[in-house]
Amino acid sequence: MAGIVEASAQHPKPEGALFSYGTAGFRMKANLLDSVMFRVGLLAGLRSKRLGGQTIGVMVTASHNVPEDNGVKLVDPMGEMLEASWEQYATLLANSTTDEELLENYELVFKKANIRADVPANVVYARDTRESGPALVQSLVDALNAAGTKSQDYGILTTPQLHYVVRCINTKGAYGEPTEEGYYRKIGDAYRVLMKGKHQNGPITIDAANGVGAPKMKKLAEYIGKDHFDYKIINDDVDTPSKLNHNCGADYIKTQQRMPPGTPVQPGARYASFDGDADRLMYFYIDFDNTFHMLDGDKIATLAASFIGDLARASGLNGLRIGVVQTAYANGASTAYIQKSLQLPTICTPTGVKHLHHAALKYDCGVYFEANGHGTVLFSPACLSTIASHEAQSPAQKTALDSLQALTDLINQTVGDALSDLLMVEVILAHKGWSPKEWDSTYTDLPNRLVRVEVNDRTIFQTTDAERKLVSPEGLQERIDALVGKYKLGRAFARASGTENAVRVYSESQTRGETDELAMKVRDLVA
Ligand code: 16G
Ligand code: ZN
Repeated sequence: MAGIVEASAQHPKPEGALFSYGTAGFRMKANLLDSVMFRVGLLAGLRSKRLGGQTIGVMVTASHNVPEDNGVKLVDPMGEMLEASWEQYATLLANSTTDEELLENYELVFKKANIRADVPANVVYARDTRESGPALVQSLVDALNAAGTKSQDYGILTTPQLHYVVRCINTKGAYGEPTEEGYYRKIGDAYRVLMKGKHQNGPITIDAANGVGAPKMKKLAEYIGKDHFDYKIINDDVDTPSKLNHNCGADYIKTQQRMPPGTPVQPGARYASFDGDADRLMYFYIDFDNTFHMLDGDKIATLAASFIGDLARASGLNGLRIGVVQTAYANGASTAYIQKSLQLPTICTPTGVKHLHHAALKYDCGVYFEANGHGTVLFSPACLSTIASHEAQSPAQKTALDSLQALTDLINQTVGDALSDLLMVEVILAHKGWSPKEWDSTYTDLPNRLVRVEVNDRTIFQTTDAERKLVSPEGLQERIDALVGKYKLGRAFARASGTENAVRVYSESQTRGETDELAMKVRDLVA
């Protein structure tokens, strides 16, 4: 234990800084993160001990944030986000003011979480391509060494690749081989099975946000082979740190709703954007009249749910409970399409992957996506064994069943994964023979507007009903409701951001003009 105090002295906490482990872990300017990284190293060891020595993952990334930021989050044994009840321990350790107080709090977590010191601890870690990454990883390693935690460095990976590796290790290979190559093999082989006799409709152009998704997508594509996967990559400059997420990437597409500048325009062709750690995916295309169309997380979710339903029916697997999990940001038209056209149930959860992931576990096959492009599909263990043991009654059923089986391997079931999701979309479009326009025409998004409102104290904005209704400040929700009632197909909500000191207002209605007006009026109520 003395070693911990000594090692911590090399990683002092910046005076006055207040840290909190939120929906995205710890995330901020990289130059403030040194002490946080050290303490996360301690926490990862504790978490592993608590879980009988299972391997815990640590991912160093700030996703779609600006290049100067960085962040860190823990990955639980099955590849999920850190269990919510442990976020308080992360915050406790991060905010300890002195090395001695840190040691006291470290011992407090031992007691509170019922941890046995003699259990060995195992941790694996990786980082994205940010310039600040190597030094921050070193702080992490200092803590792992000081606490006697066994660890393994996976170098540079996408966030979902690290989640995959963690699950592989803890399932002793049942989920796949715990290496980067194992990841390409599992996903690439499944893709080839699904594309047998099918063809992409021209190449897909991928905007990799100048991040880790670029080199990793190239490796995956190389594994699959040119004959099976036709693609072009743009914004793949990982050697110029300032370009990361700058005027490109999935978040740019979602918030700006236009092509990244400099993108070669080819009307009718498919485009996709990753974010900085390749766990978000957006599709888009340019119409022949030169208009930009975005195919977001909602469109990906509906595409996946409809395809899985088709395959299940064609395999003779009746009674598979498929459901779609969304957040309040899902376009109302997508929810109506899922319920009315696809005849599938939906659940709305608060923002943040952990909430969606958890809800998706309620179905045999739970499709979850945030509108921002983060999502995946979860197949329950019972569903997987039903698929594995089902006997096809005809060659057509056999083909569909093989496809369904391969789909469960193609999809990264630990967390949303831009690479795996992209291949899934390519497969579905090839099977359906759809152009992006045909995909887009399944339903028409209601006009929507997202506004960020600066407030003094966002904590007073408390919500219920999956963030769709405010319970505080008192009376505010009633005033929002009164406004919304004046707009045809109107919907609006205000919620405190989980990642910055602001309130977000979302509105949608029948027309662009009314939607903007509604957003501005709600903003005025909030501000
Ligand atoms: C985090 C979440 C993301 C969510 C976003 C909302 C994870 C891994 N990430 O980035 O899912 O959409 O926060 O941000 O859960 P906001 O609370 O600032 O609107
Ligand atoms: Zn991300």
